[in-house]
Amino acid sequence: MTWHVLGGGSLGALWAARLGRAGLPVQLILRNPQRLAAYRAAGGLTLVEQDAAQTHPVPGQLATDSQPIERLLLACKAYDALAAISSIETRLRPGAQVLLLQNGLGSQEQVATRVPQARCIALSSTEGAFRQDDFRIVFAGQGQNWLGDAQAPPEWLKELALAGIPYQWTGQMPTRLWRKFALNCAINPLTVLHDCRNGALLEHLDEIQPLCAELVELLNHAGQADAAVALYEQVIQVLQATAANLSSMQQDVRAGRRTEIDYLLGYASTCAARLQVPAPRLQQLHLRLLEHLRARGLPCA
Ligand code: NAD
Ligand code: KPL
Repeated sequence: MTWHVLGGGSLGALWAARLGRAGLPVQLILRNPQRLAAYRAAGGLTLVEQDAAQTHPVPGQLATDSQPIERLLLACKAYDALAAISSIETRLRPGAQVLLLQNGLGSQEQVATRVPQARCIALSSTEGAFRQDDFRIVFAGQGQNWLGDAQAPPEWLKELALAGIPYQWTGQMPTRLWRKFALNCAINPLTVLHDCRNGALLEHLDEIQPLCAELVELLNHAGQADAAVALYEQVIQVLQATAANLSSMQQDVRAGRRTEIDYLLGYASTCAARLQVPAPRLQQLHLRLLEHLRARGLPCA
């Protein structure tokens, strides 16, 4: 069965290159004919690992291709996920399996609602990759890929093992997603506002602690008490363990790219309002970040 990977960016390329080099059938879905032509001219995906570069000639195609899709990795940003799935929805076979590799919360539900004929499986990754050039990706950090839904683990997980893609199947995926969401809400926006690396936030615990207290309240009211346990302590651990890193949001802002704010603080604000949970600090942080983005001419959604 073919793996279709939609999105030739950092993680999509990382997955497609590893699946392809393991000899598994993969098709990379590119955005438009110009991108497809550029991809073909590049001769495939180049993956740089420990300073060694290797090109993998994974075949490319467009969303308008007629090949039915049985298994899809949706590897775009959260704000592109709905449009991306819509572009291939008529190609999805009934019972097709769709892996949703987006940070934050909200896009998973948007996609699952859009394609009820598919089995949507959320995926949360702590692997790190970045684009050095078009179709040239640096594998920057080992990590784990957590995935799962309420059904039995699928047969094809063994293909991930074959491709050397680390994974952990879990029946507790909502807890994982909410926990990561809360960590990212507590860390990423403040790194942007203080224009600092993760570790420097350890000097701003007076801001982080009350923020975590609000996030804990929000998670508890959202029925996600397990994701709320010892949140503040884990935020501190993450800040210590990733002290030298720029958060993903900080990297986006520095590079002048759109952020996933709507799927972090935007989702938190909407959720707090819907559940009538007071969240003044989260709301204020959201407004400060919006103002910061606006002042730099970056999209506010
Ligand atoms: P990216 O921006 O590098 O890649 C996304 C790709 O999807 C881009 O090439 C874009 O052109 C393409 N795309 C968007 N819409 C499309 C469409 N309709 N048709 C075809 N292609 C389309 O993003 P990324 O870094 O790979 O991140 C993907 C998700 O994974 C994000 O939610 C991110 O937060 C998350 N994530 C990334 C990393 C990382 O290290 N890069 C780590 C953990 C989680
Ligand atoms: O996930 C992250 C991100 O930057 O998005 C953290 C955990 C904050 C590490 O940088």
